[in-house]
Parts: sequence; structure tokens; C-alpha cells
Amino acid sequence: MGTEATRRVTLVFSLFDANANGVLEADDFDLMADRVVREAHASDRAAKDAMRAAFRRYWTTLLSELDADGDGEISFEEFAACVLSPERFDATIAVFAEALAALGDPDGDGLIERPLFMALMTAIGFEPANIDALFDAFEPNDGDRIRVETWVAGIKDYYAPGKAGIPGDHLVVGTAA
Ligand SMILES: [Ca+2]
Ligand SMILES: [Ca+2]
Ligand SMILES: [Ca+2]
Repeated sequence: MGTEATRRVTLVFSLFDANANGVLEADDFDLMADRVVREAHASDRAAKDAMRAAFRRYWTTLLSELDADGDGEISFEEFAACVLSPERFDATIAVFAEALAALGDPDGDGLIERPLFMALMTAIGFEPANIDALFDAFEPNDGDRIRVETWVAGIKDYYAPGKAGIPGDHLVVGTAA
């Protein structure tokens, strides 16, 4: 695993540990879902429900794949094992990426404006400066908008352990240029 991927796993763990108690549990994913959905003012009920379901699926996938000691929580050591077989998370991450990107495009024109992108990513727990750098790395067009597919691909790359040299590296603390 490359250094960027190592840092990303560490950052993703700290983001997922929304209640900051040092382990991942169902509560963390409910908290994150609440925060994200709260920012999705213009989205309809179905889109918000899809986001909540995607967070829940993310948690149940982590639990079934990574809870080595069977205590119902995921420690950092257990979480780090996700890099050993990243393909087991592909389907779950894809659902999560589609649901999150859909919240970014409530009018369905296929484009995401920077302010909503900022609001949703801040709700997930990323730092504003890093989010800005990521949005720029996605090469927004002259209306300062990015394509939904670009973000979906970026989310999949970001959560795929082992990838490096991707736009999501801007989200790793301290590397935003
Ligand atoms: Ca926690
Ligand atoms: Ca455990
Ligand atoms: Ca849009």
C-alpha cells in the first residue's frame, strides 16, 4: 500500500468515526447520514432516503467484512484490513457514490455547483480548503460546475484502497496545494 493510500485509510477512518470514540459503529453512520441529508435542502425524499440507505449499507458491509473479533465494532486495525481485498467493497462504494452525487445534483442536469459540493463534503467531515482543491482538480467548467460522473468516479477512486495520484489525494490532511 502506498503512502497516500495509507494516509487516506487513516483519514477515512477518522471521518467515519463521526462520534470520535475511536471505533466505528452504526451510530457513526447514522450521524453522518443526518449531517449530509441536512445539507441537501433541494433534494427530494427519495434521494435523501437513498443516501441514508447507502450509509447504512456501508456500515453493514464493513461489519460483515472487517469485524474480525466479532464485537460489533470496527477498530482501526480491523478497518485497515480493507486494503487487502478492496474488491469486496466495490458494489457498496458504488451505491454510496451514486447516492452522494445525486444529492449534489437535485435538479438532475448532470452538473454540480461548488457551494453544494462544499456543503455536502463539509457535512461528511472534510476540511473546506481541501474540498476546494478537490473541486478544482475535477476541472470545473466556466459555470464553476463539475459533472456528476466525474464526482462518482472520484468517490470510487477515493474509497478504493491502494489508489494513488488521484484527485482525492487533495483531501488528505495537509496536502491541499
Ligand atoms: Ca465511533
Ligand atoms: Ca471488532
Ligand atoms: Ca445540477
